[in-house]
Amino acid sequence: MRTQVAIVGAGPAGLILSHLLHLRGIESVVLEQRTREHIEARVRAGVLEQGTVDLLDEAGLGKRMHQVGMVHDGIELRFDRTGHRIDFRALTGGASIMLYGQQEVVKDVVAARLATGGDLRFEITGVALDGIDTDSPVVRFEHGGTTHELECDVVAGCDGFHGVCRDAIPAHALTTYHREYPFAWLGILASAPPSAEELVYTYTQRGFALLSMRSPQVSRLYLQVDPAEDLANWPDSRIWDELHTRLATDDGWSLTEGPILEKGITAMRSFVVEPMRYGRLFLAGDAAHIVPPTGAKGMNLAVADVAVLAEVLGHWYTSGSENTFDDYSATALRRVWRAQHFSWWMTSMLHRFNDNDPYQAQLQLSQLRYTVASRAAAASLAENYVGLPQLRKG
Ligand code: RFL
Ligand code: PHB
Repeated sequence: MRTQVAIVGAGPAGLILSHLLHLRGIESVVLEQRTREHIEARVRAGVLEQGTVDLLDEAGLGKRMHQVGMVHDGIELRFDRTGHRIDFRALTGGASIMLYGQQEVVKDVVAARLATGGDLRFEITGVALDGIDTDSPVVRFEHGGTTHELECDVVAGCDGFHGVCRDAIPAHALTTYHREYPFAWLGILASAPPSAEELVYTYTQRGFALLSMRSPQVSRLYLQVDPAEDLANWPDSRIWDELHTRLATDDGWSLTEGPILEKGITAMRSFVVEPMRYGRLFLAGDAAHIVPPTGAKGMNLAVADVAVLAEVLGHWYTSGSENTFDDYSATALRRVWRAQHFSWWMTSMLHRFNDNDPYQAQLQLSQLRYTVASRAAAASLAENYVGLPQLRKG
């Protein structure tokens, strides 16, 4: 079996790459370990940057997003029981964000690929890469009890943080950067109308809380918890009580409860490997970098990576010159590091750290007050949140 680009992983990175390559007349095969049902139901990110929305539109993937997604022109920062709006539109000269679930993006791209004869293989196991430092790499995998060999020109490692592609690169060729945070997020999806029109990021002495949403009927809420926390200790009533306490204001605002449809705990980390290419293997999305979710950047970075990668591969297939191969990593990493800083900064400002460090808490409060009071500081948050312009190469 042979293709031009073998793509490992059918998350946003792998699927959108396959679609962008198709638009350039480049063939690919996508290899995914889970079922189609699983990837289309996995609840994760929900915030699309302006540039991600524009890219999905340009690629012809935006129709349903505009029908059911929700455009937000700002967010609220809440502390000392008081809310402060950050007006993205005013502060950025007209940019906004789109609330649209990651699994909805995934459904849209899967449908688009299948409608144009895209080759997506689900429930494959045992992916192993061979010859990535040659001109003709091979991806071996198992499907339905048979071992297959996929010959290709290039491998795209889009298999997320726990994937196998990154490990195919010799350790000496990679530099790894990482940071662990002393907390995690407990997230719920609830059948309850959102209690605010825009996202609310809250800092309290009891820890961080976030109010988000997926539709006019479905709320998505998060609580900072200990990374070792057991979900069994969090019956629904305790989750709602804690959300009420952390989100409380002095102006009579109230939180609407509803049946909890899903709950989970996610660890938080920052992670980057450099470079994002080794020979004919290109890493994209969470396979190469992770951010804590506070800045809502993970999926947007995955999309930005594959936009650059599709251009680099398009250039290579039309010119025959590998001279832009190195540009992929350099171009993608510029955006990655900006998002790393922004996500770390938002996380550091909004979470409760060590109880024994009142100095740290005062710094956080001072930063919050400054961010909502200074137009320059608010504009800096706003332009990072809606996303800096996409860098293209190739
Ligand atoms: P994915 O989505 O993890 O997809 C990787 C795919 O590869 C498959 N796979 C393999 N397939 C074959 N063989 C193997 N050996 C394989 N190993 C893995 C996996 O099954 C999977 O289908 O990576 P990708 O495409 O890079 O996309 C990254 C995003 O999913 C991620 O960054 C975001 O979800 C992060 N994130 C957020 N990002 C945002 O932009 N905005 C947000 O609001 C936001 N909120 C979040 C988030 C992530 C969260 N969690 C659960 C980690 C909120 C949360 C709670
Ligand atoms: C979400 O809606 O899931 C969400 C929103 C904003 C974040 C993280 C997650 O910063």
